[in-house]
Formats: sequence, C-alpha cells, structure tokens
Amino acid sequence: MTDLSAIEKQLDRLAIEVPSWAYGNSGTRFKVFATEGTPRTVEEKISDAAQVNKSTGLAPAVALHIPWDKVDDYAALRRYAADQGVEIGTINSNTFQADTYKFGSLTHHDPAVRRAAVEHHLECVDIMTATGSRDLKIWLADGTNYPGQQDMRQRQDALAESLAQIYAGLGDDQRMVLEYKFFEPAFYHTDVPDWGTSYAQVAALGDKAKVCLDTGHHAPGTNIEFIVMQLLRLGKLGSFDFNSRFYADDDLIVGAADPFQLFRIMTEVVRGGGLDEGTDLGLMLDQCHNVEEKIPGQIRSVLNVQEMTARALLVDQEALAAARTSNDVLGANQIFMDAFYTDVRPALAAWRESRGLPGDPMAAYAASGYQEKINTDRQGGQQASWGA
Ligand code: LRH
Ligand code: MN
Ligand code: MN
Repeated sequence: MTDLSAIEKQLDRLAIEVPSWAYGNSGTRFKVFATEGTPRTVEEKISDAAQVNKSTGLAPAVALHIPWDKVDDYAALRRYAADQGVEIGTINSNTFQADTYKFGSLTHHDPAVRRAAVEHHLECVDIMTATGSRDLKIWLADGTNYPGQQDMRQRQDALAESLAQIYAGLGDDQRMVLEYKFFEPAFYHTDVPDWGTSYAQVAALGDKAKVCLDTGHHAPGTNIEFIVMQLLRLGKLGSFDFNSRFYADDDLIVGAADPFQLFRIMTEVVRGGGLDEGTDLGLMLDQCHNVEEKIPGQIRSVLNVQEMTARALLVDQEALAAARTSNDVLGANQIFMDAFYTDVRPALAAWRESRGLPGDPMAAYAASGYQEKINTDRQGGQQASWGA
C-alpha cells in the first residue's frame, strides 16, 4: 500500500466546497429529469450536502446561489448548517435569469440597469455577513451574439466601475472572485471570456479581488494547468469551480472526463502553495447531476479531487528537479507519470478509517438509509432553479 505519511498534513487540510445546486433537479435545455428525494428547501439542500461531508470528511462547506437559495433569516440558516456539521461557503450572485439583464448587467450601457446589478451584489455581501461566508463569486452572462451589437470597450469600462462599487462594499475579511467563461450564453463575445480579462479587472481593484477558474470554461485543448500556475504565481487565483467536460460547459463529475488533467492541475496547485497552511485558495465543485444520483455524485467528485491531490503530492520532487536540471526529458516525464499512475485508493481508505470515517464512502452512504428516507419524506419535491 502506498505510504501517505509524508503528505498527511496536506491531506488533512484538503477541503472541497460543494454547491447547493448540485442536489436539485437539473438537466439540459432538452429535458430536466425529476429524481426522488429532491430537496424542497435550502435547508434540505444543506442537509444533503452534509451527507457528503459525513461520509468523506472532505466537504465542510456548502455554497449558495442567490436568489435560488434566498431565505428570510440567513443567521438562522447559518445555525442550521452548523447543526448539520457544515458551514455556508461562497455566495454566488445571479444576474443571468432576470429579464432586466437580457442585454447585460454590470456591463450594461444603462446606468439604471448597472445600478440594479450592483445592488444585487451588495445584497449578496450582506448575506455573506450574516452567513459568515468569505467569498462573493461573480459570474456574468454578459455578452453579445452579433458583431457590432454593442460597444465592447464601453462594457469593459462599465464593468470596472461596477466592480469597484461592489468591492467598496466588502468587509475586511471578505473577498470577491470573478469567474470567466469563453462563451455561452453569449456566442459572439463575452465580457469576461478569459483569465486575462478577469485578472485585469480584479488587479485594478485590490488584494480582496481574485480570479475564479472554472475548469469547464475553456476552449478545447487549453492548457489549464498553465493558467493555474500563472495565477498562483501572480497571487491572484482565488478559487476553483471544479467539474469536467467533453464538449462545452458540461458540468460533469470532476476527474471523470480527464483524470490526468485534474492531476496536472493539482500538481500546479501543490507547486504554487495552494495546499500550504494558511492558503486562501478555495476549492469548490460546480457541477450538475442530470442522470446520476446526486449525493453519491458529489461523494464521487470530492473523492476524485482527493485521489488526484494525493497523487500530485506524491510526485518525487527531488528526483524531478534533478532530472530537469540535467535536461533528462524522458526521466522527468517518467517521474511525473509514476505519481499519476500510483493507485492511492487503498491507502486513502486506510487514511479515512484512521480518522473514524468510512473506508468506502460510497458504500457507507448507500447503507446509511438517508436516500430511502428522503425519497419517502420529500414527496412533492420541486424543480430546482438550475436547468429549468
Ligand atoms: C456559469 C457557472 C457559474 C454559475 C454556475 C451555475 O456557467 O459556471 O459558476 O454560477 O455555472
Ligand atoms: Mn462555475
Ligand atoms: Mn459553468
């Protein structure tokens, strides 16, 4: 069995935030499939998220999306979460589902539309204060479909101004992360399409503004680990939205489409200090489970991150440095691949058991009776907000 003793500290620190929207029904524009046990309330989503943490010890926080997860009393929601053994994590804003923002939100040429969008974000900051959340995550659907439709330059300027207003509302311990995506729903231009644009915008704001990298938001063939390296080097990688993709923004289980890519990303996270003590790098899932069971889907996801993290931590850095220094191309590659091909699963099962967790979280969840209970209790569960 692989010896994990040298990397135990980092493994103990690994924490992956799960998204509230992973537990609701979701689908594609063709069909949203209903599943049994669908949460009817935010509390039920949090309760489901808590099961992931219970069986893996890896998911101590759950992200909310506003207004999907709007409640009257956020302090009470925070207490509810604590009772379930989890915290409220990132607060995600949403300006992509209101008619007001059909032609843009923080980038719109009309100051009244921009004001409404800024107000929404400031409301999210108030929610963060009540829930104890650190991060405000901003992803904008802003963009255009046709060349000439709008003035791209004006929109960058408007974005800078809007973000500065939101930034001014952040508390000392709060941050904002700006997520980029190369296309969709806009198909000609997107206002925050790439890490460079996100970086340029957040760099102008200050230390509390960083970039969010969603692994599904790049063109095919993009070297994502290079972007991870660069943003960590610049001190501007705030957080990840993990998922995997075959074609577009597929939101599939992280590490399912390309485990090697996840390994390469995690090696750069390790290299850039993203797992060091005191790191402020956020690791979050942003996934939807359209056809698979949702809670087990999330359990599988956090385990995939843990497995690839362990492999990344096992890279023999000394041998690798020596091979690099002597320009041993094949030797360096072999050292790297040896770590990737190491099966860490038995050792991680033992690691879990030594911490009072189930060796096999998937089996433990299946045996827990939780799914049967929610299938019975949650009659009349509604469509979640995502994928409608
Ligand atoms: C946009 C996105 C963003 C949203 C989430 C639901 O594609 O990745 O993070 O908040 O999906
Ligand atoms: Mn995302
Ligand atoms: Mn996405």
